Formats: sequence, C-alpha cells, structure tokens
Amino acid sequence: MKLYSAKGAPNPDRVIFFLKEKSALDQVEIVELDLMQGEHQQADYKAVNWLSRVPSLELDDGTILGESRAICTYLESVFPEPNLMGGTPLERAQIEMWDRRVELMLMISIAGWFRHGHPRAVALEPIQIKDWSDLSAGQVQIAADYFDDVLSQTDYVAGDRFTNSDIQLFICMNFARYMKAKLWEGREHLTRWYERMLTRPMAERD
Ligand SMILES: N[C@@H](CCC(=O)N[C@@H](CS)C(=O)NCC(=O)O)C(=O)O
Repeated sequence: MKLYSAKGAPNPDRVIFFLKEKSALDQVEIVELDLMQGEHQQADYKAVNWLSRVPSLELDDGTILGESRAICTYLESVFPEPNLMGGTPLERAQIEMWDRRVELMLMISIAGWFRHGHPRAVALEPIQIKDWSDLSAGQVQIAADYFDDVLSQTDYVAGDRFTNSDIQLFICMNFARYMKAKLWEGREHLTRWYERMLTRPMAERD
C-alpha cells in the first residue's frame, strides 16, 4: 500500500497518526508531496486523485481511496488491533458521530481560518477572504469551548477509552498552531486531555 501524504498537513496526519496508534506505519509506503510547491496539482498526482487533495491510499491492486476517514475505515479492517473505530454497532456509530462533530465543528473552521488568513496558505487559496478567516476564528473558539465541556464529562472524546475521535481532536490542536493558537490553553478539561494525548504513540516524533 502507498499513502500519498504531505508533511504537517492535517488530513494526511489523520491517517499517519491512526497508523502510529496501530504500530503499522511501517506497513505503508509514504509518498510525500510538497503542497506549497503545488506537487499535488501535477498531472501524475491528478491521475491518482483528480481532486488534487491528500491523502490518497493506493492499494496493491491499484485501487485508489481518497478521504482520510474512509482510508482509516479501510485500515481499521486491515489492522484491527487496537480497535479505534468501535467494536459494536452502537460504538461504531458513536465514534463516527464524534469524528464528524470534531471535523464539522472544529477542523473545518480551523481550515477556514488558516486558508483565508495565513500568508503561506495563498498557495492553496489564491483568493483569500479575510472576513471568512475572522469568522472562522470565532467559530474555532466556540467549538473549542464545546469540546472542553465534552471533556469535563468523559476522559476521552467518544467516551471512556481512546478512539479515532481523540486522534481527530488532537490533529485540530496541532492544526490551530499554524495560526499561533494553543486551543487547550485556558481550557481546563481540554488541557488535561491534551497532556495525556502528548504521551501517546501518535505524538511521537519521526
Ligand atoms: N476531506 C478530505 C480533505 C483533504 C484535504 O483537503 N487535504 C488538504 C491537505 S490537509 C489538501 O490536499 N489541500 C490541497 C489544496 O487545498 O490544494 C480528507 O479528509 O481527506
């Protein structure tokens, strides 16, 4: 299997961190693309993923999978241990629910804040709309407060054990740092959770 990725980019990291938690990163060949140099826009990568987005997973028979969560769903079956996406129908649905909340409420707002507000992101978003960035920045704070509240009630995002939903939220903490924001700071429960996440395999440096 071959994973098309980009160093430090949040969506590929969703897959990389997932694989680290499975101790399976060495089972996948990583092909790094430089997004700032537009390598993902070149014809050879467009032939892999017409949308020019990373990550993409190329299976040994040439099948291509896009969308980080779909890729993780596939990898969960290939590397079932430790289980990160739920062991029962209910738990699978709950983890998907939390994954979607993290992505739709927080990650997309951080993306809007970054893509429309960071000078380097002009390479990805040639028409930057400052109001969009400012609006997104406000939504990020609201969502961070929400997850602080969620973590006041449970030890992990989706309940009482570590799952893919924690990986999603951890990615958001890293992503917001591109905007010099430490979202856990000043948020008691998010801080307690974040400090625990820093000790996990996904946080280990390459
Ligand atoms: N929904 C997709 C999003 C993929 C995505 O937007 N990836 C970013 C990197 S984090 C990208 O490829 N950006 C390139 C661009 O905007 O031109 C997923 O979950 O994989």
